[in-house]
Amino acid sequence: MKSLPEIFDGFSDARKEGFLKVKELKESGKNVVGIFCTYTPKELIIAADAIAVGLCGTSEDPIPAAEKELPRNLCPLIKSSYGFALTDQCPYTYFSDLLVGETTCDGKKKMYELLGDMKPMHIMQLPQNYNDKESFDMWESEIMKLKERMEEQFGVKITDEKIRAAIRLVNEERKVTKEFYELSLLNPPPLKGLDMQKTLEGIKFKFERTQIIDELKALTKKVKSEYEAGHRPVPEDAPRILVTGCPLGGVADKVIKAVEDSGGVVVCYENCGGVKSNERLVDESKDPYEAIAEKYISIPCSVMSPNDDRMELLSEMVEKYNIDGVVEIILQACHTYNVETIEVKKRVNGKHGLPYLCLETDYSKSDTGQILTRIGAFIEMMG
Ligand code: BJ8
Repeated sequence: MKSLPEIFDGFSDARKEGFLKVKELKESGKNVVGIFCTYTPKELIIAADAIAVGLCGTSEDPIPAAEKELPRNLCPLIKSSYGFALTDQCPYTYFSDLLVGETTCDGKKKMYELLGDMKPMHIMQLPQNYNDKESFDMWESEIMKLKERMEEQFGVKITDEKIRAAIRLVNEERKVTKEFYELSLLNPPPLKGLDMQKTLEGIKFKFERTQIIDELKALTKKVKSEYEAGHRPVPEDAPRILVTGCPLGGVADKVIKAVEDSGGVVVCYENCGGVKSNERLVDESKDPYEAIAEKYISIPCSVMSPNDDRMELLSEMVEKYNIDGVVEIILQACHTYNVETIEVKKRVNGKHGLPYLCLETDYSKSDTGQILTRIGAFIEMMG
């Protein structure tokens, strides 16, 4: 049986191992849908009997190629994703039969227009207010348009039975993901934040949903039993950190590692891939399309205006996870998250009386030392 470090490393390697898997699935006749955002309703893709693969770039390698066409002062996630498509370096993009994007931030939605020249692209118009009826109706009709697009392109019928089964499956995956990250409610936590992040990132590159569910259940059970047997990977006095802001895939090694090398431990990820995407389920008792629309439009990403729900979610998590400090990650040129830092700081310092650190970074390694110094001082101050 594999040890915990071996299991976490396995999740870390999932992106690379998935290359072969996606090729095999493609050769077996499966359609592949490339997605970029938490707003994409995965249930529809599953119900269309296709595979959803995440195409958000997390590497700096393709950025120079992207910068030949895109402005340099654009978010690294956008440049990296575009660079992979441009250079054909990413098998997931290469094997995608259809790309799905949403009109989220300005950079992403304009990049999708360019991607549409390389691959079949479907863009969902995302309303930017989750509180009004018109926005909801518009989003529900966008969900139906995606359904029709896939039915037409893939020659399939998404039946009521299939969509309901997909909803149950993805809900189950969300529940076991939540059970996994909620392990860090324990004090001291039974796993390091970097291992948690590796796992949350790794499951995006596993395509058999029932396998993801089984692996996560087994991992949660193993972490719990080792903890009960006395295994303590984190010291009791390690400051408990909540991480919020932009997606972390391209900067986790730099930032999370710095927090944990400095004596802290990340116990909660409010970002996409963590709490933001998994806390709320799709209501299985309702009309499936209405329920999907409700779940996805309620994601409190900074592209929404107003975005009070994000502040409420943050407060809830700060209290639930017994947080000692909040670190916010801003990818360079991400204006929506950057402007929201004002509200986040006010909330963390004012309502919760806790320290807050905001780090603006990109995918390069040039600021690794500077980030380590700033995080080191932040953690030391808490100690
Ligand atoms: S739901 S966080 S995955 S849009 S690309 S907004 S970092 S400037 S990724 Fe996102 Fe969907 Fe929201 Fe989540 Fe900023 Fe960069 Fe835009 Fe970004």
